[in-house]
Amino acid sequence: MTVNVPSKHSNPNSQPVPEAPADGGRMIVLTAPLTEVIDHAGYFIQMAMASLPIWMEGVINRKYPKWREVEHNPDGSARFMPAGVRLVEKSLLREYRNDDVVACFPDDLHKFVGPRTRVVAVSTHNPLGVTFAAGVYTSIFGSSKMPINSHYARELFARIKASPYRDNFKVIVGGSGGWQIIQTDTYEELSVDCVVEGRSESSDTLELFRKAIQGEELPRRVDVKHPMEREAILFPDTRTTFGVVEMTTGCGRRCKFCVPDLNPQIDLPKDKIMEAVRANVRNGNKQISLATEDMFIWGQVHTDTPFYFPNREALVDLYSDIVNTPGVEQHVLSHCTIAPAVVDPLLIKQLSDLLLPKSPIHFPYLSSHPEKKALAPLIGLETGSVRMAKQIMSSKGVPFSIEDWPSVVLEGLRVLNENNWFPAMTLIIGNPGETDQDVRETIDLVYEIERRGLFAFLVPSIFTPLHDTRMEKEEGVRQTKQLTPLQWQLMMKCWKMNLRPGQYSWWGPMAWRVGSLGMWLYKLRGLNGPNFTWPLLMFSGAISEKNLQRMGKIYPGKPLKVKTRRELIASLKPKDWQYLRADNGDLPIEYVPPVAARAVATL
Ligand code: B12
Ligand code: SF4
Repeated sequence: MTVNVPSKHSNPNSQPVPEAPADGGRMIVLTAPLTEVIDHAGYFIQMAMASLPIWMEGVINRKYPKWREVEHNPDGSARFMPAGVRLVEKSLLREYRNDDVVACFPDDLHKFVGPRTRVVAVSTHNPLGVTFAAGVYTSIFGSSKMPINSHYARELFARIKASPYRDNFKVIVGGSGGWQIIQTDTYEELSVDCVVEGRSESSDTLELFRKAIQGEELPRRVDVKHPMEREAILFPDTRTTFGVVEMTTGCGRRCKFCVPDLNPQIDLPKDKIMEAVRANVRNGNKQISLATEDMFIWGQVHTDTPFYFPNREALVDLYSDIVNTPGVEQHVLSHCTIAPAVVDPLLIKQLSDLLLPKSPIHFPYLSSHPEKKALAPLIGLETGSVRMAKQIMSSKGVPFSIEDWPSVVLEGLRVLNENNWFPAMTLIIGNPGETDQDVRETIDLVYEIERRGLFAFLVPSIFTPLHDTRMEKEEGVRQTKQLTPLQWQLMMKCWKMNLRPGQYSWWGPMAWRVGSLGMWLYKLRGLNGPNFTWPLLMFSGAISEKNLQRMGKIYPGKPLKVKTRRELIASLKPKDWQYLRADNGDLPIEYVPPVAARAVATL
C-alpha cells in the first residue's frame, strides 16, 4: 500500500510514495550508497565501480550477478555497513537510544524515514567520482562524470530528496568523499544541508546532530577535530563492509598530495582491534581487513625507534591473532609503503606464511604458493622521476634517500614478489610541472619492472588536487585530451603490463587486440585526441613495441642502473644502523652489532 504526502521536495518521477513506517520512523537514519556498502567479491568490485562508467554496468552484472544481494537484521536494518557508518552510529549511541538510531540500506529508507525523522546522515567515500583514478578511467571511456558508484550515490540522494518527510529532517553528509560535494557545490542538487569534514567521534559532530534534531539551521560545511589520542578513537561493535577495522590513522611520510597524512599518526590499541574483529565474526562476517595508510607503522608509533623501521614482532603477533581468530576465513591487506620490504625482508616472509592461507586472492600465473594464493596491498609508486619525487614526496622512501627511489621500488618489489605479494601500485600522471623527461624516467622504471620479470598491478591516474593538501591549489593535467604522447604511452604501457597474466590463454591476446581496436574506432579516438593513437596501437599489440620504437612512434625506454639491497643498506646514515636486523643480512661492513659493541666497551 502507498500514500501520497505533499512536500516541497516532491518526488521528481511522481512515483507512488511508500506507506509511512508504523512507528513513525527513526529519529536518526544512517545510510550509504549501495555500491559503497556491498560486501561482495572482495575489494576489486568496489574499485571497479568507482572507475567504470555507468554504461559499463552490464560488465559487472554479468561477472557478479548477485552483487546487489544484501543481508538484513530482523528489524530490517542493515546487517553490514561501511566502517565509517558504524562509527557514526557508535558515536551517536553515546547520546541517543538504540531505537532512535538506525543504519539501513538505500532501498530500505522508506521503512525508517518517517514523520519522526530529524536527520538522515549519509556516509560516502566517493559520491561524485572526482577523486584520483576514479575520474580518469571514466574520462577515457567517456561520460566522465558518471562512474557506476556515482550513479548509485546520486540515486540515493534523489531518493532522500524525494522523501515526503524531507521538510522535517536535515541531511548531513560525512566520510572521506564529502569534500566532493563542497568542491562541486552540489548541495542544492543533491539536497544536502551540511557536509562534515572530520571524524564522528568529535564533540562538534554530536553538537551538530543536536542542532539538526532541534530543527536549527545548519552551516553548509563543518570542520571537526580529529582525536589526538588513540583512546578517543571508537571501534565498531557490529559488522562492517569487508570486515574493515581501523589499524592506524595518519602516516608520517608527508607526501604533499596526500589527505590521510594530514591526520595525526596514531596506531590503535591491539585489544580494541581484536574486539572489533570478534564483533565482526559474531555478526556473521568471515572476512577482516585492517584499514591503514601504512600497515608497517603499527607498533612503532612514538617509540624510541623511527616509525619507518617496522616492529616485526608486534606486527606478526597482531596479524597472527587476527587470522587465528575462530571464524575469520579471509583476510585482505589494505595499504602500505614499499621501503619496509627493503628494510625487513624477513618480516615480509613471516607475514606471508601467516596471511597467505587466509587470502582470498589467487594469481594462478604468478604465485608460487601451492594454492596459488597471493597478497595484494595498495602501494604508492607515483613517479619514477627522482626530480619529481623530491618535489612531491621527498620522504616516501625513508630511511632511504629519495635519490634512490627507483632502486627502492625495484628492490622492494623483488622482495614482495618473492613472497607472493603482488601489490597494486598507483602512479600519478600529469603532476604540476611534470616534464617529458620526468615521464620518460617513469617509463624507464616501468620497463625495468618488466625487464626484471617483476609484477605489480600498475594503476596510473591523472593528478587530482585534493582538498586541504599542500597541492590543493596546484594545476596539473585535467583531462585525458591534454595528455602528451609520452603520458599516454605510460598509461597504456601500465595497462598492457597489467594484462600480462590474463594473456596466457589462447584467446586472451586476440580478444584485447580486437576489443581495443574496435573501441578506438568506435569511440575512444574522438574522446582522447590524436596523442592516444600510437600508445593504443602499442597496447592492442596490433603493431609490436619494437616496430613502434623503430618507427619513432613511442619512447624505447632505457635500462636503469639499480642499487642492490646491500648497496641501499650501505647508503643509510650510520645513526640508523642500530635499527637494522642482522637476520636480514647485508649489514654494512663497519657495523658493530649492539651486543658486540657493549662487549668491546667493557674490555
Ligand atoms: C578500506 C578502504 C577502501 C575499501 C573499502 C571501502 C568501503 N566501502 O568500506 C575499498 C578498497 C573498496 C576502497 C575503494 C576506494 N577507495 Co578507499 N579507502 C579505504 C581506507 C583504507 C579505509 C576507509 C575506512 O573504512 N576507514 C575507517 C573509517 C572509520 O573511516 P571513515 O570512513 O573516514 O569514517 C570516519 C569519518 O570520515 C567520519 N564519517 C564517516 N562517515 C560519516 C558520515 C557522517 C554523517 C559524519 C558526520 C561523519 C562521517 O567519521 C568516521 C570516524 O568516526 C581509506 C583510507 C583511510 N584510512 O580512511 C581509503 C580511502 C578513503 N579511499 C580512497 C579512494 C580514492 C578510493 C577509491 C576511489 C579508489 C579507486 N580508485 O578505486 C575507491 C572508491 C570506492 C567506491 N565505492 O567508490 C581515498 C579517498 C580520497 C578522497 N578523500 O577522496 C582514501 C582516503 C585512501 C587514500 N589514501 O587516499 N577503499
Ligand atoms: S606514503 Fe602514502 S599515506 Fe603516507 S603520506 Fe605518502 S601518500 Fe600519504
